[in-house]
Amino acid sequence: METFARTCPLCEATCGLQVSLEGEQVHSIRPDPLDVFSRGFICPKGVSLKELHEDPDRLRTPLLRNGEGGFDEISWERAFAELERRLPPIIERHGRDAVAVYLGNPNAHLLANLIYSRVLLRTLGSHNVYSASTVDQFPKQMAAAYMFGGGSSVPVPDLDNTHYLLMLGANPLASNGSLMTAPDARGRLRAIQARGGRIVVIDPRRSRTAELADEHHFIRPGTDALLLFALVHTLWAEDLARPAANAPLNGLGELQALAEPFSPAAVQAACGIAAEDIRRIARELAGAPSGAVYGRIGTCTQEFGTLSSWLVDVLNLLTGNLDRRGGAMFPKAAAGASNTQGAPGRGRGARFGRFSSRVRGLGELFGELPVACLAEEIDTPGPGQVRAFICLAGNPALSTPNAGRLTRALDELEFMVSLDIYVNETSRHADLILPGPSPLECSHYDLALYQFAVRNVANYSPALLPAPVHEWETILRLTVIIAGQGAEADIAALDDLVAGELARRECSVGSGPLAGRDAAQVLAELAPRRGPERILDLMLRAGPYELTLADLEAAPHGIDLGPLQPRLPEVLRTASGAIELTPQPLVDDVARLRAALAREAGDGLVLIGRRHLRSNNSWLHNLPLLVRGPQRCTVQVNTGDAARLGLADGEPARVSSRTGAVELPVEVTDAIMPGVVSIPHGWGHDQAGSEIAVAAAHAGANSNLLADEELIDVPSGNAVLNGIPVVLAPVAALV
Ligand SMILES: Nc1nc2c(c(=O)[nH]1)N[C@H]1C(S)=C(S)[C@@H](COP(=O)(O)OP(=O)(O)OC[C@H]3O[C@@H](n4cnc5c(=O)[nH]c(N)nc54)[C@H](O)[C@@H]3O)O[C@H]1N2
Ligand SMILES: Nc1nc2c(c(=O)[nH]1)N[C@H]1C(S)=C(S)[C@@H](COP(=O)(O)OP(=O)(O)OC[C@H]3O[C@@H](n4cnc5c(=O)[nH]c(N)nc54)[C@H](O)[C@@H]3O)O[C@H]1N2
Ligand code: SF4
Ligand SMILES: [Mo]
Repeated sequence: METFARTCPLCEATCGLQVSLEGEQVHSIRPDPLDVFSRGFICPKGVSLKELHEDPDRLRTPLLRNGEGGFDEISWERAFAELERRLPPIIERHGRDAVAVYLGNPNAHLLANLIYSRVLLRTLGSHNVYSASTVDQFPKQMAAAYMFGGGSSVPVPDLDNTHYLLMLGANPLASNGSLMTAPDARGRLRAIQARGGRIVVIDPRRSRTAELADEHHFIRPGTDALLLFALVHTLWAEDLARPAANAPLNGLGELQALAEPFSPAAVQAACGIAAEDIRRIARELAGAPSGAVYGRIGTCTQEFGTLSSWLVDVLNLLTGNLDRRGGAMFPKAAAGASNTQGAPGRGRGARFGRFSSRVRGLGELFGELPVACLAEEIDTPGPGQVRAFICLAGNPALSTPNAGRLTRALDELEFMVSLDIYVNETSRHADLILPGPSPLECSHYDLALYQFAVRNVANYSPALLPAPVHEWETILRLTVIIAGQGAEADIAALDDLVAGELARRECSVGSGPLAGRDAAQVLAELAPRRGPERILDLMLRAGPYELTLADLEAAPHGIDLGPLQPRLPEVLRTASGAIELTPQPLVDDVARLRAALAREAGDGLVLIGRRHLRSNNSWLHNLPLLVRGPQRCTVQVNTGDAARLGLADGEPARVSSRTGAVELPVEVTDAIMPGVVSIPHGWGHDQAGSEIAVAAAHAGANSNLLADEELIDVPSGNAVLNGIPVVLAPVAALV
């Protein structure tokens, strides 16, 4: 038996695992106590990688839809020939925009997909590019881009040093942290308390994180921007604002004026948090030796996602906590960091809305369109209609709003291909499914997540077992077919082209370690590596620590590059070279917030989501270890609301919204705010044609049948998944 260290690819925590193999059999998966970042922490999902690897439902062979409503296993050659037969003619007839692509969450974790999906998208040249990022973090990245000049310049809380953490809309005890890569978040939070610090959680639900906190306040979903503005207001009203002087600031005076109407007294009724508590929190945050404000999914996937995300960092800045030890800091990743490229301190700044969606006119962001408009782009006839769909490691039928409409739209497509490891709620609609390898068959490096880590770390894991076909090869094969070169084209040549282009860029325009060097020589030094390893090696060499992949190979438990360091003003890439405190599109959106403040609070119910430690969005429910125990897909209802509506614990309720309805067992609890109900997303596995037996036996219901694609955060177009108006009624118990 041999044991190997590798990084868990499932969530953002990047934990170190020890995988023991007997030949090609996985013997066990345990925590790696030597991992420089996670130091022996893992969660049950890490252990379940064995079950994932062995899952009989996990696809190993391409599938082609047959005439009888099922799929046939086919060879890879046949699969690519089929792609060539079906996809290019649609592009020829209807143009590039007729092909839509959706990139799911695993692409943020998979090195190969992260690198090569860009090649695919560039070759395709379609405006219809969608991803899970617009049901997730784009509001936060948009706010960061406006303020600091780059979408990955998102300040993260310096968890290991802070003395005060104000956390809104995040539950790291379940999620293990997001845009805050921090293995063992619980241990790191406890350490704040152990050094005499304080944790305050703002959440409509008393989550596990709220239970651990020193203080928790329920908040009316979608009103965080009001609360944050009131905190800003208080800093000025009480002369507590001490804006950090570590970079030029634009808009300080305008910001103060914008905050004026949002006094604690003015917002308290809307938020459900008493004015006196708001004032006290402002004082405590301003007075702490160091403090950080951190907002995550609950502050992003809501009505004011971009304003909330912006105000989080406004608060960090006004309390002097931006970019200082124990505050909110900018990580410096070893590879692929756009905020270490180009001239330091100044850049092109944010550019959004370079094109718009055809039907609703929603603006582009980060090269994509909001996924809230994917269904209408497929089901609305006219020039530019989407006719073909490439779904790359995503399950939008469960994860995006108005899932019912999207599900119907998928059946109207002329052609759909899913790159996926299961026949699930989305891929069952595909004509062709191309499976990716098991996680143990891929190499791994967290190119994306290290941009948001609470410590600078680098850790590479080689593939442990041979893959039937690497996913990067599948993506390049798809790319050459789209380029019209045919299924037989030489993908190694395309890979050379990709590496060559990157090398030339680093050698010519960069100011990094490779600037001025000869690209051909740099490439020669990378030989004989190819594929993702060659690109990663190049990125590491061009990165701020000048590492090589060989350095990482020699350190299987990772390389610790130290705690976060101050990076202002060097990290900025705004056109002005200043931090932009009042970007115009955000200032414009404040009018919408003022209108919300004036709005009468209704007495209706609103729906929010929730995460469980043993789920990972929609796709780990086929693993017996992770679905054990009582049904988790329930609708949580406050005790008072349940009594008023005649709902009993354990009995089924019908939950309906403008877009759909689901029936689920009720869980009566005081852990949720009155007027709010909660259903986890990623369930609803009993769909005809899916081939996920374990998940189907624990089906639950799809909460995104209730999410309304018309409800968006206006600046970003991000979907509102928290704060959806719903109606609840008892269902006569089934006998
Ligand atoms: N109501 C509500 N909806 C939400 C959320 C919420 O909080 N509430 N959260 C949102 C968020 S934050 C996110 S990120 C999205 C996630 O949205 P998605 O990314 O659409 O959903 P996932 O469940 O992550 O689906 C991942 C898919 O990739 C497949 N897969 C796994 N590994 C591989 C691989 O190696 N290769 C390939 N090709 N495929 C693979 C899985 O089988 C699965 O089909 O959901 C969003 N939806
Ligand atoms: N176990 C597990 N881990 C995961 C995932 C998973 O599905 N399962 N998904 C991964 C992904 S893709 C992501 S993006 C991250 C997300 O990571 P987190 O952001 O930590 O996600 P959640 O656990 O959903 O926590 C969001 C919290 O926001 C609260 N909330 C809802 N609406 C509001 C609101 O209007 N205001 C405020 N203040 N709070 C609100 C919810 O009650 C919930 O407690 O988790 C990642 N990790
Ligand atoms: S916390 Fe995340 S990275 Fe760590 S073992 Fe669990 S799923 Fe894997
Ligand atoms: Mo996410």
